[in-house]
Amino acid sequence: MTIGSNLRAHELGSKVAYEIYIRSFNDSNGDGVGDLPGITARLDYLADLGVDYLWITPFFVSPLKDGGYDVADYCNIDPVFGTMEDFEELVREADKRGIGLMLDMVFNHTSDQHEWFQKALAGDPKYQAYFLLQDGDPSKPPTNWDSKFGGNAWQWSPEMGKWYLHLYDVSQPDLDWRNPEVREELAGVLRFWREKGVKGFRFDVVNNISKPETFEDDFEGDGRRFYTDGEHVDEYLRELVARGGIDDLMTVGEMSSTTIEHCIEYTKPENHELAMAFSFHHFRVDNVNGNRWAKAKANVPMLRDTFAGWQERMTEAGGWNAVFWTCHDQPRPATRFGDDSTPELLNRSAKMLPVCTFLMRGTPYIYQGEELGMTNPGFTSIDQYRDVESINYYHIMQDVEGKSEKEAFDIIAYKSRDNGRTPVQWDDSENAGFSTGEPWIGVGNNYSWLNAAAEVDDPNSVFTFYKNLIALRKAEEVIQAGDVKFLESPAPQVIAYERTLDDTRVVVQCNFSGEEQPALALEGGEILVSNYEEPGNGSVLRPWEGTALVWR
Ligand code: ISL
Repeated sequence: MTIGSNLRAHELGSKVAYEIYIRSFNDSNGDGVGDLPGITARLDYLADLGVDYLWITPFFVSPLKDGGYDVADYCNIDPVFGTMEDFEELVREADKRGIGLMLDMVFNHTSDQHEWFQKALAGDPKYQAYFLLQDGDPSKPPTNWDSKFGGNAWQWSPEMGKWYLHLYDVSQPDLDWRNPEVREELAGVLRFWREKGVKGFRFDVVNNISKPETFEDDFEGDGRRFYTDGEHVDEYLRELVARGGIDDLMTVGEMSSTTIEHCIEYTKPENHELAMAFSFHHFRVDNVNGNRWAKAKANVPMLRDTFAGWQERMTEAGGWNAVFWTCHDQPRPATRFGDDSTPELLNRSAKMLPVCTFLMRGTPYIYQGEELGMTNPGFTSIDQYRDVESINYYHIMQDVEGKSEKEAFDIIAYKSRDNGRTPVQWDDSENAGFSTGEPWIGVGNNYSWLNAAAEVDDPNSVFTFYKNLIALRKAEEVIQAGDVKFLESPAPQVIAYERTLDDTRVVVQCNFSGEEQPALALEGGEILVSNYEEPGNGSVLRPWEGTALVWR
């Protein structure tokens, strides 16, 4: 592997990653929570799909207030997810199938149950210096910054007689990266897992780690401008990668509210920071007046411009994108960007979406169940939701924004992170084959017909389509390493771009609507891939059509 070198486009461009939200993937012991042996049991399915890397969400010791993103011990496994032996077995079995594991490093914050924070609470100055503490008046937080999960970002600790910063839940105190001892501890965590045979890492909200020297109120926003892509973040990342010894591994940073300019720096090979970045600007296309908690269809021209900017500018400057439609923090893309109102429309639109992203320049990530065309689950009551953020906002929408109970619920049912967290639908047996026990969160209402068992051998299924797209990416250098340019859309609901490498040219056109749309006027070309057996090739794009043509 030479991921840090300039050969990177060919190498990273031929890889496909798959995200496993472990709690909801597959439960081996009937306790209702997915686990490591559950993943091992499904490796043949993943190898058949053809993915190279598995990013597994945190399975470390955790009180699970935020689904494991509240880590109480970075180098031990929570018993609910299995044992170290289970993990070693998973590494061995994955390795046999040519699959590498990527672990999720939550280094912006710990859980309040972490030994470091517990020692800080007990008054140990060494560990108090691991967190962002402030003296002051217990009735007045040091700044007016918001927590990402609602409320003020500071919590008064009566034990310490100080405030502590938590950009996320109150149970997730932020670490002080200005302290070199903190940075060395975290590099040690990377070395520990690397030794175990891990092939990569995903870094949670890693562009938020560099906080300012002094804290001040934000009268223009929620405080994020003071810590997003902060002053020392590039330096911290370089140091972490060097000391952790991971420059040759597959790495991806989750970048919250970032900019293209910063992501270029994070991912340029010569900077020795990360191999690629996740950015979330394409999820803003269905915000309403900047508010994510709203129910609206995507603005397709805005989606097109967002993709165009990230694809073209990252490429020009030597950066590298992770390309994706969803993750464990987002609703299901088939519901959100496609049409799940009938099985036929769902099948069509759930295949168009990966035509759009899988032919882009970058490394595609599939989120568990996406390859089956899984939809939002159709929950009917707030009691079915588990996510701390969704439940907080359900109340904020009613109590602060004055929305009715029904309006708030409809928005949760559309946008909640839990929409993507219901169990993977393996078959039509009880609990969708996910668990023999009661799942920690309910299963989707369509598992009787929408499930892996029904799809793996069906040539017309969403699963088979994803499998073919992965094989196509591995076969075509132009997709792996070609240049990318977005084309003027023939209609507002259409996204079109081209990839070129030497004498090969590929044009991708995707119709994000249930109506026919005009196509680009193109001459010749063969069909490289399409979600229609007979695409409207030539003058029109059929409803939800995604087609790529190639000239060689
Ligand atoms: O979840 C979100 C939208 O619903 C995002 O704002 C999310 O908080 C952001 O992308 C950061 O996410 C990551 O860190 C969080 C954790 O809850 C998420 O699951 C994780 O992906 C805090 O660790």
